[in-house]
Amino acid sequence: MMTEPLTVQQMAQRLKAADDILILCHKNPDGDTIGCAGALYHALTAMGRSAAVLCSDPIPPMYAYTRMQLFTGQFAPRLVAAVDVASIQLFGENNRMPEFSHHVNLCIDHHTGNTGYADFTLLDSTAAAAAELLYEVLMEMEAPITPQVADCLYTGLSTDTGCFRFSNTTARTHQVAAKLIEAGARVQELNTLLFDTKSRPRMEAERIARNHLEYHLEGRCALIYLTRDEIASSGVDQADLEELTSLPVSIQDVLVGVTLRQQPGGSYRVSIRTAKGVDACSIARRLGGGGHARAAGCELLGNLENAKSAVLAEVEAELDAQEKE
Ligand SMILES: [Mn+2]
Repeated sequence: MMTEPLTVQQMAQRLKAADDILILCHKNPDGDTIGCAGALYHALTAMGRSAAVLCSDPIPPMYAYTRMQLFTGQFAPRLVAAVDVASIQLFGENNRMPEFSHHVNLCIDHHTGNTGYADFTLLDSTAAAAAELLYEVLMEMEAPITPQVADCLYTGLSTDTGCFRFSNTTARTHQVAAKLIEAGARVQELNTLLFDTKSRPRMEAERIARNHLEYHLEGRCALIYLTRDEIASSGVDQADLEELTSLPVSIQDVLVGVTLRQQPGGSYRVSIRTAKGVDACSIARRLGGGGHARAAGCELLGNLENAKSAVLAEVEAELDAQEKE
């Protein structure tokens, strides 16, 4: 596909010239796509434009403070702009999304793998979050950075960086955050909500998983698991369990953390997280999966004991291979 790359200035000009703007998020929306949509919505409406946000999935209730208007057909969109969406597949299929996602005019994104589906794209893969990039666009538009806009942008910036802890965090990330704090972002309230608050079902699932904690391979590997019955009885959302996979590798001296979650069909979804120097992807690949260097996964059929021993055998092989290097 062909897209025309834009500079920050050119993107700002195109947004400024537009009206009746439909803003698209990616499916399973995260803080970055929601925060960007909210910030752009509030900035555009403050500048007298009509705008609304469309997402294939519901916006999780914890993001209600972004207070953006969802699209319900209140205007005929004359410009469609996507935020933090790397490919057409990521738009999803619900809420009339396919009516608009097949022709996207503008895209603001920070994913290296952006497929170039939009007519015009502002892409900067050095940005920690799409929100970091959108801040520059809004400045160029001379849009008012109200406390509401600042809250939205801070949401994108902080969630994509794990609260400014991941390796994508740069000096520029902190500089933008500083501007947002000056503009009135409620840092303490948002950090508590976004990073220090868990639902009771999520905490219940964590309690069960922690009770199952096991150490293997002379303590170099830690493993937790949840059966489908345990997941069901805790009442937790599958999506809410994602973050639990970082628990075993957070233990001192553990090099590989493994989390097994039984799926409704009975198979085990395996999440592998590794310390620096151990390749999670190479472990997962030998089990038919894949992923990144520090985080990877695969799916295994069979009962819990079989799934465990299959993973542990490959973890051991990888640790041994790495020791010989
Ligand atoms: Mn993002």
